[in-house]
Amino acid sequence: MSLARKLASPTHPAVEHLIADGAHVFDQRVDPKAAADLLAEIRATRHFDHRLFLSEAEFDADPQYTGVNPKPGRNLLERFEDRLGFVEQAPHIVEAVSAVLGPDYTILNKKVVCGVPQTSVPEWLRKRILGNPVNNLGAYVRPENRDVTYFYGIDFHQDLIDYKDRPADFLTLYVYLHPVTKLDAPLYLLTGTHVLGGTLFPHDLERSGPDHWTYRDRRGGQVEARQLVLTGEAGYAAMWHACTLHGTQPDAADHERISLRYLLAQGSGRAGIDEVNAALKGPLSLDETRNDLDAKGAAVIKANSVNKA
Ligand SMILES: O=C(O)CCC(=O)C(=O)O
Repeated sequence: MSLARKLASPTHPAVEHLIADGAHVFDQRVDPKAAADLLAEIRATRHFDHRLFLSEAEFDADPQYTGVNPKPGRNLLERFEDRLGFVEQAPHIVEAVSAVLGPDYTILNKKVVCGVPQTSVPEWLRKRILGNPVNNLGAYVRPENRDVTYFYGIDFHQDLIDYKDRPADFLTLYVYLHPVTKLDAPLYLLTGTHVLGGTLFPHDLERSGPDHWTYRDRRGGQVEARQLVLTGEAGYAAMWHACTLHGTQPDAADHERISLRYLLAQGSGRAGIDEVNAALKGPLSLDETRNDLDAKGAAVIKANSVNKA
């Protein structure tokens, strides 16, 4: 089939939504029973409370800000590899992801993400991290617990932030393993923000209405973005472009929010993502993605937009 014919063939709704909004929320959930079963097994691996953390003295003796996320050999999902078919082989997920990234798409990264509730974060730590834009708590959790990523909120960011010099040829797929309400640190997503391409974190955002933000790229471009709060039942799934701004507020519930986060990368051929990226008005990759950290990885900028949402 010629390229022209191929592009003229009906576009999968996931591709259309990614072009228009930078995100696609699946109408159909993944199997909620399989999600609940996996959740029970994840919860059984540890106490998701203050026992996750180092003491202040232990932390101060040797602060480690980098290398504290899951990695090969220290990733809880490696233990549950045979339980992930309800996501990875769900026909509607495979079909949509294949339309966007090509049938030979790859899994770049997958992990469990935990939104830690306020009641579980030790007082000394809450004081230290107050107002930080990125509260990934990996630095403060005991080394044996670093097979999961723990957040106490993260300001609006692009997932390109972790991939300096890599083009935005990947998507994030998020799956909720239990019902997530407004109180369970749901993802806040700013639709249409992918259009400006890669921009430096922290981003230039100004609230323009109850559910709207003005987003500027500091290169003269700007968009009005609608805020979408991703709440849903167990098995809820959504995916977004690597340049789509999203973030979370600290978990206000008294229990943790546990989700699966996948990064899925384009396969070898042309696919829907090329159409999405052709419509962007900004760069597809960045040589610097953030300027909020010092050389050791500690936060030097105290600012946060998503907490004002
Ligand atoms: O789960 C969270 O609290 C934040 C996750 C997020 O934004 C991310 O993983 O990029």
